[in-house]
Amino acid sequence: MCATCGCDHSENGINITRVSAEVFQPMASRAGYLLQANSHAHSVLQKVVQAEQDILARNNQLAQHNRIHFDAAGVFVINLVSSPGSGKTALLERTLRDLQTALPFAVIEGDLQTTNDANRIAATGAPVVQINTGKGCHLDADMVHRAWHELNPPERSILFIENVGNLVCPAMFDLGEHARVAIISVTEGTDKPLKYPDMFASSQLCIINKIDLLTYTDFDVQRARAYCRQINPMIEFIELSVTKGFGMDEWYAWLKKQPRHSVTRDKLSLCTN
Ligand SMILES: Nc1nc2c(ncn2[C@@H]2O[C@H](COP(=O)(O)OP(=O)(O)O)[C@@H](O)[C@H]2O)c(=O)[nH]1
Ligand SMILES: [Mg+2]
Repeated sequence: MCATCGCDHSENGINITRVSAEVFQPMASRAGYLLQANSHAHSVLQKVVQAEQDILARNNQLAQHNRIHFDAAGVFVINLVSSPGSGKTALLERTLRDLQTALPFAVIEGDLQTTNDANRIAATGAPVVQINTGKGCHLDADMVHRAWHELNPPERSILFIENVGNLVCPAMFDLGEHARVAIISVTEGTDKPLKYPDMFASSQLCIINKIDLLTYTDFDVQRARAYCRQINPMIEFIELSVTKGFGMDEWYAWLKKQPRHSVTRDKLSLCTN
């Protein structure tokens, strides 16, 4: 899938191998072949790990640069992550409609294709920029930097970044955000935090959405919370239903308490494009 983080590369160290007794026959030629294959796999793996480290190091530098922009403008930035369909865009639509007279907002939308989500956000009247990643399965700091300059969000606003729907790769890429909010919905299965621990380890808040559907599923809210806390003891939770409106007040209170003041920075480190 992803052209940047390498998750589509067959050489990325993941091999699924059925081992049969035949492999262990003491044949000199077979042993030599295995040794060669293993050392080749090892050197490929080393190169992939190095490339991955380089990409992430470069991304972290850019994320730091983004943070300087955000802080200088007093903009509080939230990176919204989830599987596709958990309700990220729906949550934003309702939040913007309910709160935008009280708080200034801006949105960066991330998707592989289409401007569908940006259209939904634009209909609320909030400023929005869509990033289409093509085949890329996550946003990175460079994309957000470009979108930031395109959007130019109002000072002291809240900037939402809706990441590409994926609980894997977005976990690795710091965008410079102040808070990462992971959404799971009750139709996805209780064990999501255990299956995708990096995402929950790096998030400050976990929203459990579609609570209105709880009676139709076997989702166990207390167990999902316990799995999350096993990975990240500090994570906070809000249970809500975007469509029915349950729990939205708690989400709004969380948003309102986030700091939005300009932090003086060395202006020389800011760029204009
Ligand atoms: N029943 C129910 N459906 C919801 C809720 N929140 C979102 N949805 C639906 O879930 C689907 C996916 O929502 P969307 O916001 O596009 O998900 P995204 O891919 O995470 O942005 C849509 O059909 C929404 O109407 C909720 O609280 N309850
Ligand atoms: Mg969406």
